[in-house]
Amino acid sequence: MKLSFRWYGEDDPISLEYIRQIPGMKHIVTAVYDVKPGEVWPRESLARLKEQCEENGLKFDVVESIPVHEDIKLGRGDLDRLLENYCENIRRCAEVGVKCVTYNFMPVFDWTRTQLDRKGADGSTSLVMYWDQMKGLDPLKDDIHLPGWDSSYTQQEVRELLTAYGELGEAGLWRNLERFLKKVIPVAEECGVVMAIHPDDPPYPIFGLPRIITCEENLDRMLALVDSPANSLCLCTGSLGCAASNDVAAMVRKYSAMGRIGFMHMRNVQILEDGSFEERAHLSSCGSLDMFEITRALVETGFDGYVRPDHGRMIWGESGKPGYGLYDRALGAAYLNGLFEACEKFAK
Ligand SMILES: [Mn+2]
Repeated sequence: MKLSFRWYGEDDPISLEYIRQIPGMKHIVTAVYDVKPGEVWPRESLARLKEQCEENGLKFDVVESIPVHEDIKLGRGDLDRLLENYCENIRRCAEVGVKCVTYNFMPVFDWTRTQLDRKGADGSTSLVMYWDQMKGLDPLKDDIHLPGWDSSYTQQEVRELLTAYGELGEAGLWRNLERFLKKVIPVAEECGVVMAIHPDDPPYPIFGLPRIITCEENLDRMLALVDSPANSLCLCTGSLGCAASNDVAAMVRKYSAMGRIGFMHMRNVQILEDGSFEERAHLSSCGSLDMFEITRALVETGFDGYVRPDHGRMIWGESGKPGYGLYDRALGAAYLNGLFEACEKFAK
């Protein structure tokens, strides 16, 4: 496996100088963050990212994400131009050595949480989604102020999008995903890039928005839309793991054996009695997921793709982007190193 770390570019308070000091850390996951979805990324920006990583002995070979414009997901507007721009971005990433591009096909929001700094028993804070904080909220009537909802859209724009997605439904979203993949995957194949779709987070409908990248049946369907190793998964254990019906270790084993996992996001979550969930430390005993079984599944199926410790808690007085502090993600990386070393040596 190739151990990687997400870096938000020059504005990230966690520097590449720090990241390179995490044992075993070789690969950087980043993106061009100052270009609007649907537009083409400047070659200079990509070249600069590559250069900055190399100056620190790191390799920039994973992009997270090239965002998919809402009009592509909704199947409206200037689709030819938007799809061509997306393909051009894949080509430009490949030019600087990128091997894997992550994206998601979630309507409107990349994730839903009700609180980003919920204090746990040990004094650390993490992201949570509590149903009792969601209940009664109707985004078509109320002004919703959930974390991450306020920044990019006005309430009126959110309502318009929710209505459009409500009319589209799951069947329409599947059609638009198919159109996207049929256009994009051949380009990825041509330039040696693996496209890795991130599951919906959480993997069930919220506020009636359709969700399709949610469970084994739907992942099978997604991979069959274009049967190519370039059409693969970013298997996020914490996202799929929010639904108790997903057997994450079994899914990892199956899709890794098929050679259809390009990228692993590894983190733990605790599902609560009412279906709410809390992000937890990476250790198996801290949450609902068996991280050992997940790692063993990867090792035994010969997985050689990218892995990154996903969201961490905030610990030791650190502040910053929720989920993306240094300390707990570095602890996660160290834990993953241990799991992989043990599984690999045991397999020999
Ligand atoms: Mn993830």
